[in-house]
Formats: sequence, structure tokens, C-alpha cells
Amino acid sequence: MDLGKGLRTALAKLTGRALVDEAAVKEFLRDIQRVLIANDVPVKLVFELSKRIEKRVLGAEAAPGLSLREQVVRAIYDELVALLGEKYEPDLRPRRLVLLGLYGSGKTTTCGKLAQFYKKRGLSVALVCADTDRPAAYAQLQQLSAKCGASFHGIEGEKEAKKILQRHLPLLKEDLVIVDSAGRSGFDEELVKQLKIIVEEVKPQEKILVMSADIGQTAARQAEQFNTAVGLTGVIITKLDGSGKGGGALAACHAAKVPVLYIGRGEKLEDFEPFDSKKFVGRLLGFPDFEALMEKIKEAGVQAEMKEQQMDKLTLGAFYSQLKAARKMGPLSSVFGMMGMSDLPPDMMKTSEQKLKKYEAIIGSMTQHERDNAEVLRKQKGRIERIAKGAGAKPEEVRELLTQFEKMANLVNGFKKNRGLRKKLEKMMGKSGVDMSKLQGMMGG
Ligand SMILES: Nc1nc2c(ncn2[C@@H]2O[C@H](COP(=O)(O)OP(=O)(O)OP(=O)(O)O)[C@@H](O)[C@H]2O)c(=O)[nH]1
Ligand SMILES: [Mg+2]
Repeated sequence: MDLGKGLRTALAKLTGRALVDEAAVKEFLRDIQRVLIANDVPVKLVFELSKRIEKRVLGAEAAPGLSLREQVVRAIYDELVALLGEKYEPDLRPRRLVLLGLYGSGKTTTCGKLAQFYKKRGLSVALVCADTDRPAAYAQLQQLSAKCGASFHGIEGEKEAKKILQRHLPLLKEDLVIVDSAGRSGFDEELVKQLKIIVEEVKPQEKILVMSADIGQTAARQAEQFNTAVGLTGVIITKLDGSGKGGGALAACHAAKVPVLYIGRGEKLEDFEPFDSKKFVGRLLGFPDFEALMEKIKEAGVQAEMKEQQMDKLTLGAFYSQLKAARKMGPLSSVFGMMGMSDLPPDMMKTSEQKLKKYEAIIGSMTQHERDNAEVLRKQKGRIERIAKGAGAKPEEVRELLTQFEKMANLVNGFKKNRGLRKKLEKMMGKSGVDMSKLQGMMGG
């Protein structure tokens, strides 16, 4: 499962729970550990992260005024951002860059992406081909420069990078000079020798390692090797669009203290942006920013904590407003938890979302009296058929909804009759009101 999907599923499972208690938090942390490790985040970092979250939300550091649900989400967000590193602010000063890295990591493509990125920000850009190994390298970079409007420099067929650089560099007037270098199947002395010649000639302000996201946590070792050999100023991680291991590569670079400057998210020149861990985590979790995420979590909390007054008699109307709110809230809805389905697998969750739409239509075509007194529906013939017709649904679907509703209502009634259990619960929760949501959790829902 890819990182984003794994995290979103774990989060939806947690926030959809009727009762978020210590056990639920621990289970959530186990889910998160599994997802991160499967996505190649170094195990040591994963355990440190979950320990910090646990301490933060279950220990003395817990922030007052936030529900446990909100605290866990805040903590996981902060920790993921911290795991992946800093935001990069692009430098717009005139300078020279050399791109380096192993075969096929995306160096040449990234030269084009960088050129376009800086051109759009008003800099003039020159691209220089110093890849003297691969015959097609020259034409590839030439095409890219034509696409983004950068000037292009190189000597076709020349086998010595030094000659190319000595001939062209003195003539360049552009603000930004980007030099593409030859790849290699692995890190070795020959590569280092080549790179040293290029660095010697270019005297670049930035030496940037280009790595593909699919190498996962081995990114750390690669970055360290190149760093020792030529001294890196940063890395660019490419192919984050295709690899679930991207999180691993990012986390590994951060742990190795090599900053991630940009990320590539596709083959086109536009599929490129400065690295911003908050934006990255937001995308993984499916929210544009942290505030939007917290908003949803709060709503989910409110939903899951259905008020006691609604317990007096569960009506289809109350049920309906829950469904409506749940639909608005998307995958983090708590209505599943309420219906005792908090452990629903993600694919079932999808179909259920469609079903919710159906249910909404069905309840929408009932009269107020029917919504308040659902028991009349099965008693009087023809009602179910009429409602089904009005909602564009099958009569079985109406019955299915009624069964769901009755299950829920039975739980509520059963609970109300069980005074002993209620007393115990009240004592446990330390307040007079009893949330129906919590009661659901208690009853194994
Ligand atoms: N999906 C995806 N593909 C990418 C990305 N960056 C580069 N590629 C593709 O990866 C392949 C290799 O890219 P190049 O830019 O030629 O890589 P290179 O490091 O210059 O390769 P050599 O010069 O042979 O060492 C090409 O097919 C690119 O289109 C990216 O961010 N996402
Ligand atoms: Mg290349």
C-alpha cells in the first residue's frame, strides 16, 4: 500500500472510531509503524517517531483543551513533517549548478525542470551538456533547452568534459548556469574522478545530487558517498509520482543531514517544485493544509460524540443528519464508528459512501412522521414501496437502511435499560452525560 493511502486509512480508522482511548491510540501507532516501514522509512526513525507521539498524547505532555482524537492527529502531522525535513526556499541569485547522480536518476530531465523553474522567476538560464558518455545526452538536453527557452551549450561527440567546459563557460552571460553530468551504474572511483574534473572547471555554488525516489532509504548512503567525494549542497528526489518509497528517500536524506531542495513528480517540465514538507504531508493525508485537517478532525469528534438528548429516542431524522454530516466529511467520517463499523476495510468504505447517498435519498423521501417513528414503516404496507420509488431506490435498499437503523436503535435502547452498565460508564468517564458514541465503543461496536 502506498504511503499516502496507508496513512489515510490508518487515520480514517482512528477518527472514525466512536471511542478514541489509549488502546485505540496504540493500535493507530502500530498501523502507522507498519505503513512507514513498508514504505522504506528507516525502522529506527519509525520507532522514535511513534514513541514521541505516544509520549506526547498519552504522557504528561498532552496538550489541554484538545480531545485525544485531535491530539493524535496533531502529533502525527507534526512528526511526519519533522521526519521529512525542512522547506526549501529557492535561491534567485546568479550562480552555477552542477547536477550529478547515477544512471537514469533523472539528471538531464531535472536540468530542464530547473531551467524552466528559474526562467519563470525571471532569470536567464544556460544549460551545458558535460555528459560525455551517453551518445544521446547532447540531443536530449538540447531539446529540453528549446522547450523551456534556455540557451544550450555543448560539443557533440566530444569525449572530454574539460574541453567542453573550458570552451563554453567563459562565454556564458546568463544568470544561471546548469551543468548536466554523466551518470554511472554505481558509485565508483571513475565517477568521482569525472565529477572532480567538472567541479574544478565549473566552480559551482551548488552541487546537487539527483536521486530517484524508488531507492528508498538507501538514499542516505548514496547521499553520504557523494557528499564525501565532492561535497553536496543538496539533493533532488525525482519520480515521487511513481514510487511508494518516496517517503523513505526523503526521511533518509533528512536523517543524513542532506537537505532536499526540489522534488520531481512526473516526466514533464512542470512536474517539479521546491520541497515543502508541510505541503507534502498535507498531500499524503489528503488535506491542503493543517488547518483544514484539524477542522475535519474536530467535526469528526463532534459527530462521534452524539449528544445524550438524542439518546432518548433515536429517530431516523437524527440518523439522517449524522449521515449528511458524514458525507460532507468524507473518509474521516465517524458515522462508521457509530454504526459499529469502524474497522471497515477501505474498499468497503468506498461502496458505503455510495450507499450513504442512497440512504440520504431514501430518508429524504420520507415524511417527518415516518422519520420520527420509524416503526410505522414496516407495519403499514406500501410505505416502503412508496419511499423507494420517491428515492429512486429498490425496496430492499429501504429495508437494508431500516435494518441498520434498527440495529443502532436497539443498541441505544438496550443500553438505556441497563442501568448498572450506565452507572459504571458514567463513573468511568467522570461525568454525568453519556455519549452514545462512547457507549457504542463500550458495547464492542
Ligand atoms: N515519472 C517520472 N519520470 C521521471 C522523472 N524524472 C525523470 N523521469 C524519467 O526518467 C528517465 C530518465 O531520466 P533522465 O533525465 O534521462 O535521467 P539521467 O539521470 O539524465 O540519465 P543518464 O543520463 O542516463 O544517467 C526518463 O524517462 C525521464 O522521463 C519524474 O520525476 N517522474
Ligand atoms: Mg542524462
